[in-house]
Amino acid sequence: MNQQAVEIADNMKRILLIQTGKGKNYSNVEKYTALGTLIREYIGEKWVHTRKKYEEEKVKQVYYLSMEFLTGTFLKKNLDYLNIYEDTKEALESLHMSIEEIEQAELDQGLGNGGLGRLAAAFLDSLSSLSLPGYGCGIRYKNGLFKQEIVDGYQVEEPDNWLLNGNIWEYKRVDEVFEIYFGGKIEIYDHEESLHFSHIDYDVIKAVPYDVPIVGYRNNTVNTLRLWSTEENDKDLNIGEFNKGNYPEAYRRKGEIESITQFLYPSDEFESGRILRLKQEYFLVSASLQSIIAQYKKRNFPISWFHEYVAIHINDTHPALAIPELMRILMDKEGMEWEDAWYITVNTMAYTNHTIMREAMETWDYNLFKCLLPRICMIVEEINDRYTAELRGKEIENEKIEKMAIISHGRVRMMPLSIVGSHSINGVAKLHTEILKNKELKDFYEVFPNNFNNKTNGIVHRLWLLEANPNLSDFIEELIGSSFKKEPIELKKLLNFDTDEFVIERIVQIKHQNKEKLAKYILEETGIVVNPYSIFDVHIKRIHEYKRQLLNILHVMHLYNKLKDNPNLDMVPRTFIFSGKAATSYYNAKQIIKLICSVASVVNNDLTIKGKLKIVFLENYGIKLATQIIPAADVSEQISTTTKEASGTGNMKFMMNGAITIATLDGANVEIANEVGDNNIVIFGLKDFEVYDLYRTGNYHSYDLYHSDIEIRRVMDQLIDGTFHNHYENFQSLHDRLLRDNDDFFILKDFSSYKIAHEKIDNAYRNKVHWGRMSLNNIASSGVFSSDYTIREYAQYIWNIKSVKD
Ligand code: NBG
Repeated sequence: MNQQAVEIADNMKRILLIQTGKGKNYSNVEKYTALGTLIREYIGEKWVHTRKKYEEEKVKQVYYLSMEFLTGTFLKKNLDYLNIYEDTKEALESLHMSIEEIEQAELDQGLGNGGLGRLAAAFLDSLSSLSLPGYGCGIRYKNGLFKQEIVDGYQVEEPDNWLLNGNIWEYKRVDEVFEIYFGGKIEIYDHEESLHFSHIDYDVIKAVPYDVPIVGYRNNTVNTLRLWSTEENDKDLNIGEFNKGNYPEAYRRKGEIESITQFLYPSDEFESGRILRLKQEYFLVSASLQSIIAQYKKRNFPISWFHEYVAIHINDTHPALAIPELMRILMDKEGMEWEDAWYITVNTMAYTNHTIMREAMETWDYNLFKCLLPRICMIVEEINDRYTAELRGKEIENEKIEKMAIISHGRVRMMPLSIVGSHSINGVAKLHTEILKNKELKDFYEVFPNNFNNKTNGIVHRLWLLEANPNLSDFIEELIGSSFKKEPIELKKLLNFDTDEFVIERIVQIKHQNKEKLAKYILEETGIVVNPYSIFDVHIKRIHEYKRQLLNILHVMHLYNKLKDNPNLDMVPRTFIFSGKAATSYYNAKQIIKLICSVASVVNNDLTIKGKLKIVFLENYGIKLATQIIPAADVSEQISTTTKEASGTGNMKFMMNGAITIATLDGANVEIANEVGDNNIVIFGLKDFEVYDLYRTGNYHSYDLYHSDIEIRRVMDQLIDGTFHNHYENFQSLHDRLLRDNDDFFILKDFSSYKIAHEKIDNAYRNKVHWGRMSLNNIASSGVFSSDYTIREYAQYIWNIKSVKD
């Protein structure tokens, strides 16, 4: 062992003894906690160094405000990024401990629903890895996204108790607590010829920060993710009621305070009217802004330079109240005039839109908003008054102004607020940004044309390639050297091996090994035997009607019908793998899970089809599971209704691992297709303009397809005729969505072109070399989708921040 490994082993022994007082028989959790403690020392040094650098070089900093950060696990990543993984492994072995077992003791920090939260975590990773001065600001939910169990084919939700064993990666900062004000009244008074606002009778909630270090990849940068939590104290106990023995009343306030950071709303979409969600959002925003201002003031720059040294990013509209909150602080605390404060605010704020789904647009009831946030409401009203006056000045007609207003029809709308209060508004893929500019936000684009821009999403290649698929990554290194680890665009060099059959053969082999591993996992988890020589066709993401898991499973039912009609059908065996959570209150999404499971139990147990078709639903989808599934995928299902998926990022992860994408030309699929070329992707379905045409003309009647296409009719009938269910649990609601409600996600409309796309996949897979070459092309073209490149663009064009030489 080298010196470092010896030190690690000694420290590990010492810390274990201090923390447990046992001397032997340590549990994995104890070992994990000790190892984390040990790593904190390495992190601490770099963290101090980073702060000092930022101070000395007087750099501009960005604060990324997000209600979600899906960071996953830290142990392996931190060891790897600090470049001490191998030494640690060796040190632990010398103590007869297995690093893999210790890794299993870490619980996911799952503070996000899906793509939006994962993107925020990816951005933090890239900021640190590029030595860019960036902070995350979020909420430390005591319960992250629920744990999903599948019971009799139904999704059952369990609380996610990720803090059960404590959290070794967080640092509580008791000296940086801020007060958040809810409710009360605003008194206005005249003083020295100007109006002053005084907030009285409010309710104070304390915000306590927990800092999580974000380690950069093999550099000296450690940035900070600051997660806010409420904290109640003895004063929040109603002692009068307590003494009377009325415990529920005595503890009521404590419960109310706790609830603000108790749980993450389990939906990608806005939950209309939820006052607790509004409280959460303001809690995040007010705590973050107060802390940002406090940090800024320590730097001794005049407040009028604020936007020159601070950029604030609003991740979707959830933290949009950062705009009026900054106005409030600049005016009420710093004594600025409206115009100056507004100039600084707009030049500080930037906003990313992540969806065009109407249900996701946040609006609040005006009266509720005003009651909870009286001063913020006044400011929003004034922003709205000035802005609508400006629109009138441009001679925009009233009807349009009404549509664009921040307050209208008794609602306060977060989207117009975000647009008006920011200097940059970006979409997350080229198509999505075009749709924003020319369709969904057209009116705004016409008024603020220079503010709109595109920043295509990205993924952390360090996680999805280097960590998740070590065999592939090692092989790539053998071929093209290690520079792709820092500059993933260099993966392009793999194209030099396009005709090298040895290389292609090896890529196919590595995929096969990954499939065998996954097959083993599937067997352990579900008891289902799958054939690693079959095509692993994977559809994993949140369950949603627009993501069209229903199209996939209907097509599987169709394949099953074909096999029943002709058991000797010549088809490459297929394993369809699904995973994903449905929002707790989303009935149809839950029915889709049930349908997948019901079809699986019929098909998997039907011996007559000779194992040509298998269906697996893996429960509790999350980052950990995704890193196991994606390296083993042959086919990546990215089949959303065109125009609906803003970007998608799963699509990029599969591509980087050599899966072939079957896709609609939606979101970032369009850019993936451009990078990889038509021959290395299978495209099907309606184009964006066709979708818009059909919506506009109303020229689509799903019943016509039902009547004219026997294959469609057959699977539709099977939803309700007992083929895949008993009579208590038919799939009438899904049937209704497709026929009675006219199939607004065009599932039946795209069915036949999807079927043909799958036939192409079947054909292509038969030729191993051909398939392997497609796979190699996908890996080689995936480098541009690293979030490092995305973040460089944000840094240069939106935030105007620069890397620090470390
Ligand atoms: C999601 C989109 C995805 C996109 C991610 C990250 C929300 C509200 N939106 O298509 O659905 O990839 O955001 O931008 O979660």
